Amino acid sequence: MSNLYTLFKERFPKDLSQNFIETKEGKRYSYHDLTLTTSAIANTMQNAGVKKGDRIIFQVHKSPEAIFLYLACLKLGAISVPLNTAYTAAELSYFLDDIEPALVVCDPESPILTEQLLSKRTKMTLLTLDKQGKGTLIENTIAKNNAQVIAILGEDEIACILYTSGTTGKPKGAMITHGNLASNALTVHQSWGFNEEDILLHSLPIFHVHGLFVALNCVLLSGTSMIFLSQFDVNDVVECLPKTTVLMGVPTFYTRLLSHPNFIKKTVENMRLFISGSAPLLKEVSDMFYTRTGHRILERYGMSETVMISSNPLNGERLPGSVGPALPGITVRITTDDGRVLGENETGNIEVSGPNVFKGYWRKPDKTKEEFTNDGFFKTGDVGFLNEHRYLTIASRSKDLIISGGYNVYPKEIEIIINGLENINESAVIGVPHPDFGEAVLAVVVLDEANDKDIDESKLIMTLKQQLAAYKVPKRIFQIDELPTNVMGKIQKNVLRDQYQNVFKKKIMNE
Ligand code: MCA
Ligand code: AMP
Repeated sequence: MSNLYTLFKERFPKDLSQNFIETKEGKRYSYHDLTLTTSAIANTMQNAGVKKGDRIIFQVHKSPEAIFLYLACLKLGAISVPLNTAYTAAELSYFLDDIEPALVVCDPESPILTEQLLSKRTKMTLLTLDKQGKGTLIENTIAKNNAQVIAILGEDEIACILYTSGTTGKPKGAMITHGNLASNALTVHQSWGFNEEDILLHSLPIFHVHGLFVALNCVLLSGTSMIFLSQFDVNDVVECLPKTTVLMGVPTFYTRLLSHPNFIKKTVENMRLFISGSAPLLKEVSDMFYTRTGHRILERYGMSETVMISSNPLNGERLPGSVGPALPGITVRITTDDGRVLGENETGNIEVSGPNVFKGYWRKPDKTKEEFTNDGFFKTGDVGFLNEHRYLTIASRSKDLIISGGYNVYPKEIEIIINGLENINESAVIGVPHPDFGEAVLAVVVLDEANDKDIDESKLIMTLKQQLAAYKVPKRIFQIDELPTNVMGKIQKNVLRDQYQNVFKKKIMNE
């Protein structure tokens, strides 16, 4: 039983006419619909030449059909490569080259369909899927009732490749196996007490671990249903909460809910659990939420490379600011830079091992080796400590990473682009506190010596938007004569952060 789809299938409700998905508009998809459409899409894919082990890129808006596409990939043993819909042509070009997909499914408005990308890749097989779940992927479905054979796979076979970036600025594809996903799905499903009475409110994007695996896996393993919103809109969420029992979100969801006038105790009468992850949840937010609703948000910690690592308990103390103990079967340890394992309450590098840890980076064996210790632990790049009850607290990050509204932004990737622009000598990209996104991306630039003009900030932002997904583009760009450096010549980003966080705060307060 190593194909994740088989695990899901075993847990489908006996009565397949039961709801799997309900949209805000009231459209319903039963488990029977799931089975039929997934088979039909799998047929279409096979017809397009897709075989086990092939990579399928999808850059599509959130729709039930996009979920069926992912399930069809599992069924065939093809590898899903979901991509953020915000990616620009420049970003997509890298992924297409790196993955060499057998099939690309994209929105009819995706930059993948621009001349610039297509002219170099004339042999690429393309199908479309739009916001309404229509397109050639669906129109071409043949033999809707043709039962599909579920590919027989080993646990170690890749189910999905998720791109994460890194210090070099080039994204790396994390290879996540059927075994990783199955073990993690069973663990969180049990730890969070999911059952057939639950209805999940799904308002996360489906191109990341959080929305695609954590949320979906819990629903499928319970054979239950979800209200499926195309994106997080706080009004829609407040309207739907009374019909659901569990919400999973990034901290921005919770700060936005707390600012909504209709988000009151009555709204959450039916709710059993609120879960937060992907970014730090401020203790003040957790406490305000508790005071308003009587619910203590359950914080958990994960990564693309590891799926879920730790979680506060369902029953027992949920410690605000902590991400709880390691999940069953997973080991978390804290080490020094030279590999010594630290004791209770000592801060150091967070390392993890267990069946949840990924197989490695796609076509990057050296990078993979670097990220593991000699005894097989994965180096998360996060820094923290374990308390006397083995609850983990993430204190900081050793990797240069900004998390904005739950999206990861790697400064190096942006600095490379800014430094390549005309008249710019060098730059530093930093994260500063932001009331909505948790952290906001800022850039500080030094112009070429020969240049005596000031930067045109809005023009620079527009230029960056052509190359980078909008959430990565700095919210503000400041000009400086010289970047502060230490004796080794390394840019002191902490100095810049101290200097610019107040400037930024004043600027957004005045806007
Ligand atoms: C949108 N914008 C952002 C962000 N999102 N800017 C910075 N950070 C963001 N996160 C920009 C847009 O580019 C646009 O800019 C403007 O804000 C408004 O866009 P809009 O789409 O209206 O934004 P929104 O709908 O309000 O989205 C905010 C959001 C969304 C709901 C917080 O970002 C979101 O759904 N985040 C969840 C991400 C997530 O699922 N992460 C899980 C990763 P402009 O106006 O300039 O065009 S998985 C993970 O981390 C691990 C494994 C884990 O532990 O789960
Ligand atoms: P990614 O794998 O790219 O989605 O990002 C994973 C990173 O998100 C982790 O390495 C952490 O830095 C961060 N992260 C995830 N969950 C939490 C959390 N609950 N609190 C703080 N940071 C988190």
